Amino acid sequence: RENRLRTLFAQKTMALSGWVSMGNSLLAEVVANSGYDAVTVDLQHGLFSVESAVPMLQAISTTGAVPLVRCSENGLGEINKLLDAGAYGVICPLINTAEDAERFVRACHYSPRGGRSYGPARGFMYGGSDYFTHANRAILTLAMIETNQGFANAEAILRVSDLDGIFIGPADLNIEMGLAPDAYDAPQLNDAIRSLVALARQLGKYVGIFAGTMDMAQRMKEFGMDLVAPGTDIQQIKAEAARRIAALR
Ligand code: 3PY
Ligand code: MG
Repeated sequence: RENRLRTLFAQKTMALSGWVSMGNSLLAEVVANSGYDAVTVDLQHGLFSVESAVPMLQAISTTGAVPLVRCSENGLGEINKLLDAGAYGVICPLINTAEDAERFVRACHYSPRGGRSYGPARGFMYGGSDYFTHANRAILTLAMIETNQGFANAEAILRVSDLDGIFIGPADLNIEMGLAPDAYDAPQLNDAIRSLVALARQLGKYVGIFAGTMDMAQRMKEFGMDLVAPGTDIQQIKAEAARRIAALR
């Protein structure tokens, strides 16, 4: 099947991703049924691994939301398992150089573009029986820019062929710039984000971001992001609980 996110990006419609950081398939199903265009299963900061991600991806694919993963690191083994499990896009943390990005792209593509090994156990079920012929095209690759080094090398990273785009990690980028991780309104961060959006646009690549607050998510829409994740499952549960409790006290 096609990757619906590519269609939304082509229409210049900002796509929204849910963000699941608890390793539970019912939770993933609830988030996927909430109306998001995609749901990202976070294996970097989610306290679970591939075995838990599989039923989460199954749950997400009962809906139209595109199943994405954030891998825990830039490694062929885990990325291949997640793609075999039916992930239709990978967000890879801590990409610092064009070499890092090239390694990531190779892990997500079959030969000759890459070194992905063949065995799409669940890929067939989600992607269809012609999975092999379209997987390289359908699967979305987004390299996270979230360090000073990654920011400095952003143009070279974006120029890596077949890398679809970047995904900005504002908390880590803030820390690298000497700011508090949640300083989402800091001018220095927002200048950096704006320049990354401009660079991605200029090079015809996609750009997404994680937004820690609703204020930030609104601003990211104004910045022209292709993809925004407006908070994690945990952040949303806490915020809504606080809102209800405050209203009833
Ligand atoms: C960051 O803000 O650093 C992220 O990785 C978002 O999840
Ligand atoms: Mg990060």
